[in-house]
Amino acid sequence: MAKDYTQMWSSIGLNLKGHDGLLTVLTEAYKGIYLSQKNRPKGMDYFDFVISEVHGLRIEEIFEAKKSGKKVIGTFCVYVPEELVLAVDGVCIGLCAGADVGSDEAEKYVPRNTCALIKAFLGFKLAGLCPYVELTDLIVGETTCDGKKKAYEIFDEITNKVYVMELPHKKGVDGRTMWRNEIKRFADKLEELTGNKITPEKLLESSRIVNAKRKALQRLSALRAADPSPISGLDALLINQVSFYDDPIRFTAKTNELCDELAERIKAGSSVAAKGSLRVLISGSPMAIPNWKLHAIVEGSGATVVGEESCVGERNFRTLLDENFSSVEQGIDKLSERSLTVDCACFTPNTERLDNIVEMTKRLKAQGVIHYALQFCTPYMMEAFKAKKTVDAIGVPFLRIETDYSMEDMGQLTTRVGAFLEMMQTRVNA
Ligand code: BJ8
Repeated sequence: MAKDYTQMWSSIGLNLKGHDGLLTVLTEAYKGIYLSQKNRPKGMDYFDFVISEVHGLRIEEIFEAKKSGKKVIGTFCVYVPEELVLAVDGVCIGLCAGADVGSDEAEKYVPRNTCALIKAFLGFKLAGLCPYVELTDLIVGETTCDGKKKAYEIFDEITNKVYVMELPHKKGVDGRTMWRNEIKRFADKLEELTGNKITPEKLLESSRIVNAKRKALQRLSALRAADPSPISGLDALLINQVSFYDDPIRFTAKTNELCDELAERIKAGSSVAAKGSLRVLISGSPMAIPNWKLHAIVEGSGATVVGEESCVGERNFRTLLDENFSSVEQGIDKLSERSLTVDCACFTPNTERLDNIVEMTKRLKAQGVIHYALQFCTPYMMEAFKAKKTVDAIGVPFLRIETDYSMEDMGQLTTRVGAFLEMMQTRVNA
């Protein structure tokens, strides 16, 4: 029987009734979408367990870490360097939310036409449903899109613990200098918060931990190039989502174990999908946990998602940090250089992203690209225009989707995806 965490949730100040309801819905959705898949890799047992304990064991671990004096840092963006948090012995947790929760409450603070990701992180907090937010000592925002930038002001009024990093929107000399200084300022802030000094040794150690996590995710991504892919897109998406809040060392070990198994599955030709099933790349806005909507539609229609050109995907782990530094100042230079290889649509120009879409389409042998933007996510909605032109130029079918976290458009999306897959099949057969 599952452990009873009521006492812990109550002590954090969660809304117990609403929280029970949330866990019931999440468990049912997980059963229907994930556990109904056939022939999944054995290594997914660990990730199923993590999800079953998403507000249980992991929260208990963080609770214990706090008791031992560690600080918990919540983040929303892959530009915020996890290495620095680990270098001060902090716990780093991604706070982005992927469920339609507390929107009514959130809409008392932000306009209706705000993207679902922002409404969800506000909504989870306002409805008292997110134990992670409650356990944070510092919440780090960043000046990426306008929606987030302004929502952090509101989030700070509600939580009183938001710290904002100023991210430039161009990657020229001035932007690079500014971002490097921001990373230094963040390092100082973390030292002040924790009382721990960042040393070259600590920074190197944490860099190795985060790079090892990136390498494990790169390995997973490379294995998905096989036909058939040894793992469903749904499972790979889940692993990427879990990477933002699991213990990084344990996560890396479990992902590598899974990758060993996937390599064996490739040799045996074993997969959730049939050989020759259509291969789709999804590109665009991040899909925070538990946003499994589009993958569920694509894979429920018989195709396989073979990659995510997204922050919950390759944008997060594509580039490793250069560990060749011997001082903290040099390490900060390297952190700044690495993070500016991330190709977020908040930057202009953002041609690297177009190159990366082409590279991923070819490497993963995707036969179609679905561009996914959350409604009202202006940066990605706008960039869809160039993404389409780029993908058209390499002769690969392209579908543009804008949606939110609600289930209202499931029927319409299923029809559109179905028609797109038929068109892809006709091209493949031609
Ligand atoms: S690096 S993608 S994690 S900013 S979906 S809130 S962009 S309106 S999440 Fe992001 Fe960092 Fe960029 Fe990645 Fe705004 Fe769009 Fe909402 Fe978004």
